[in-house]
Amino acid sequence: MKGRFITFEGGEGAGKSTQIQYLAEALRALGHDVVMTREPGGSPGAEAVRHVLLSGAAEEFGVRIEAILFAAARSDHVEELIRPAVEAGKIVLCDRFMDSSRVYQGVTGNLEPEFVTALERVAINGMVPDLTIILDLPAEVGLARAAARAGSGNPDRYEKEALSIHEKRREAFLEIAQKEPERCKVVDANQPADSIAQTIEKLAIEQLALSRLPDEPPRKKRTRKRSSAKAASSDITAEPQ
Ligand code: Z5A
Repeated sequence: MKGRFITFEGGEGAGKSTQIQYLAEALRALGHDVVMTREPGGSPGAEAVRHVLLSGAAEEFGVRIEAILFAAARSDHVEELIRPAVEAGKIVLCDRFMDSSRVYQGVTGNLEPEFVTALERVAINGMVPDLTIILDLPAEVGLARAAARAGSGNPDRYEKEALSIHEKRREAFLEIAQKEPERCKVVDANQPADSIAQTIEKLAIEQLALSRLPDEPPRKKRTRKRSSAKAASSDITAEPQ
């Protein structure tokens, strides 16, 4: 059975990580095998690039290089983790994906749309999400949440930017949802976390036709016959006789 690929998008502090946890629990309770992941990152190669991007170390080289680095990380993440998991029948929940590049590098980074589209094509290599949840929230509310969580820690490269840029991103996410209404569902994120979670659970189950999986039948215990030579030379489980 093919699995499903669900992405979560939105501004800083919109509640993506929180909602991924809720949905993972709900889907696991239905018997699904769920993988939670994030971008930039999610695979060893991509995690190595994450630090370079979020620390701002690549910022001085320009948005084009940053966009290529995000795409390189995404390509590794898709081929090493996302595609194999979906092909194995798992449900992958990913905190940010291609729409973040469209918005952060494309819209507020002012990169040419053809460049962003070309990078996206190469990076995702056909792995379009089955469903994208866009958590919509006034930028100042999200930034206040992110700041409260961070406490006295330093804001990252993106959290330091002007409020007007964050608002522009909010508009850009909503525009993507308008252009791709089948894939993207906008959820009001300015509500208590558990009511947002209920909305997302319903959306995911309906949109992706997910149902409770039958419990696995208990496995019969096998009594294994092993020849003494085999037993001595190998730890590999013997084939059933
Ligand atoms: N980026 C990019 O430019 N291009 C790309 O292609 C990609 C990414 C993939 C990744 O940062 C950065 O990379 C990102 C864009 C850029 N910019 N930034 N910053 P990150 O992974 O470090 O951060 P993030 O993706 O923005 O996530 P976040 O700030 O951690 O926010 P979140 O996951 O959406 O929110 P949260 O952690 O679930 O919640 C934040 C706080 O609010 C926390 O204390 C919660 O307990 C609280 N919370 C959550 N929900 C609620 C509700 N409903 N009410 C009240 N409080 C709540």
